[in-house]
Formats: sequence, structure tokens, C-alpha cells
Amino acid sequence: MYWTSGVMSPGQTCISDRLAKRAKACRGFTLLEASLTTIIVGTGVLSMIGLFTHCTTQNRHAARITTGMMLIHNIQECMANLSFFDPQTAGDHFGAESGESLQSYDDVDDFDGLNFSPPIDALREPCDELDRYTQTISVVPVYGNGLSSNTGTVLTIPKTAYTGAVRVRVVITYRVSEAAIPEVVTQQSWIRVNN
Ligand SMILES: [Ca+2]
Ligand SMILES: [Ca+2]
Repeated sequence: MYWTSGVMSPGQTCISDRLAKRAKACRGFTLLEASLTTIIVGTGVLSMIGLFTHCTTQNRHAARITTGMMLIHNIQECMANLSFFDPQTAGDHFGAESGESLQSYDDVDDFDGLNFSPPIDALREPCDELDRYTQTISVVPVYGNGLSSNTGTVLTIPKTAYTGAVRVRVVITYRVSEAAIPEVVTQQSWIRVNN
């Protein structure tokens, strides 16, 4: 008959500890750990998507403003050398004179009330590739010593009045689709005096 001792030798204890550590190291994730990992990674991914979407929106908005500024500059170029009064009627009429068209507009107030969609370039030619944009132009008289006059939707100075100065305003709008309501992208106004 053989007897075995219940007391392990120091060598056996060391091997047992190593096996226990290896088993501990090789165990899988608990459900709680897996859930926490999923939440943390998911939150990070959602944040990245949100940031990417926000950056894309901002870039698109900045691009539209840049295009809008260019379209305002086109109108400024169109009107840069126009006379204050029509050369033929000498200011008897505010707005485009009879028989005039875009290419023959020859004074500042000829552009009052015009909308261009597609917008026009500095040579008064349509920019067909920008047909979602619209240039809206208004020309109203202002007092030379009160340049902030006549800014409301209801005019306090009639267009038939001569004040020696007008305010030209250009508003650029953009439609995200054919059926969408136009949104204002940018606008700019300047004063033209009769000098
Ligand atoms: Ca004219
Ligand atoms: Ca005119």
C-alpha cells in the first residue's frame, strides 16, 4: 500500500500559482466589461460622426457665402460705370426706361427691382451653373446727410424724389433644391452719389 502526502512541495506550489495566473489572464470579458466597451466606443464613433457632419455643414455654408460675395461683386462691376441719370431722359423716370434690356441698362436705377436667377456675371451674362442662387437688387434714394435713411420695408423717401444719392442693395439667396424656399446667403449695400 502507498501513502500520498497532502502537503505540496515548494515546486508544486509555484507551478500551481503560475497555472492560476495563466487561467486568470486567459479568461474572457464579462458582460459588464463588454457592455462598457461598447458604450465607450459607440459614444466615440457618434461624436466623430457629429463632428464630421458639423464640419461638412460649416464648409458648405462658407462655400455659399464665398459664392454669394462673388455674385455681389458681379453686380458692383455691372453698375460701376453707370451714370446717375439716364443719358436720354435725364432722370425723369426711376427704373429702366422704355425699350431698355439688361444689356442696354445705362443708369443706376435701371437695376432697381431686378432678380437674376441664374445670377449674372460682370458682363451681364447668366451663370447657368449657379442656378440655385438669385441676385435681388434694390435701388432707393437716400439723403446725402443721412445715409441710414430709407432702410425700412416702407419707403420714407419716394423713388420719385431726388436726393443726390441712392443706396444699392444686393441680396443673395440660395435654394437647396428646386422646390425649396430660398435662404439668404449674404447681402451688401453701398451708396452711390451723383457727382
Ligand atoms: Ca436707363
Ligand atoms: Ca433709369
